Amino acid sequence: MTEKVFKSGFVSLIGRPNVGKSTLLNQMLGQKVAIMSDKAQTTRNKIQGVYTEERGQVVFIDTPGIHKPKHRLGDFMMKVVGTTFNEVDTILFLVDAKEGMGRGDEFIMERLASVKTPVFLVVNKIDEVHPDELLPFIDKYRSKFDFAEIIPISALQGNNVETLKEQIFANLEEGPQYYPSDQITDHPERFLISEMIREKVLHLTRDEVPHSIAVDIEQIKLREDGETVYVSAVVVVERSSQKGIIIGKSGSMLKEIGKRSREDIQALLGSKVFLELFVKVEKDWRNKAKYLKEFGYRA
Ligand code: GDP
Ligand code: MG
Ligand code: K
Repeated sequence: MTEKVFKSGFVSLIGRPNVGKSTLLNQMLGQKVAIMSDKAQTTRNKIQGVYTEERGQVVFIDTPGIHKPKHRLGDFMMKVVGTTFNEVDTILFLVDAKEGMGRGDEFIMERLASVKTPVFLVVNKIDEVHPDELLPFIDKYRSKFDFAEIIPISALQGNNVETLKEQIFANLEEGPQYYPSDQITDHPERFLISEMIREKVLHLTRDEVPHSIAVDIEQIKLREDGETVYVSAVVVVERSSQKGIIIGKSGSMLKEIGKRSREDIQALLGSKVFLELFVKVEKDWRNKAKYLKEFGYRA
């Protein structure tokens, strides 16, 4: 009789913005825990998704896109990324098969050069390219870095995601179960709700509002009827022109942001939601340590 071994470990998802990190995480976990957007850097905090099955547990870390720091928030992000690299068991380096190898990919591989953790090259969006294009694409990366595994996938359609899971487990060692099996994220709902609202603002305002906005959740409480959850949130922008865009003509934009956010929050909480949204101008908030702390960025 062979004794069953429970494996566990931490897996970091890295890659340029929009390569599909959040989509992959959601595909693997089967639930919307990371926020997807066609805008860069929706995900600024680490999101830990936890995948548990009989043979073990994988804790996924969804890191922000790597880029050169421009201000203090950038420094903080680089610190998170640097620390993550050395603490995890496997690094999934996602690249976009549809795009060429950019400076961003090279920058990431340069940073990975000194890291001992095994790196998997995960070639995403294969649904968008002809199979003949795949091999030359992969060769380019292989000539620059010694990958432990190379796995082409479509995070969106799910192709080969099972194979990726197999390889992740193959690379893990025996370990404890860190989280209860029904837990898929250790982030409080507060954070997920703020990300849901941020996503709607970015989607609806297109390129008029920069990704530097923040959403601060002020209150989440159950109303006296015992059914409705009251949520109040503040969208923090840097300029009053941005505030105007978010509010829109006689409040129409803010109303739409609220409507769409409420639908997502209701699905998340499984109850009726009353959402109140406010917009506040806070000049240069990214450089104020006070705000970094308030919004949950702990360096
Ligand atoms: P992230 O910035 O790396 O987290 O990227 P997202 O997960 O937010 O995805 C960015 C965009 O790429 C979204 O519009 C996704 O729908 C799209 N995307 C992600 N994975 C795939 C894929 O496998 N195929 C295609 N065609 N699109 C994808
Ligand atoms: Mg993301
Ligand atoms: K994104």
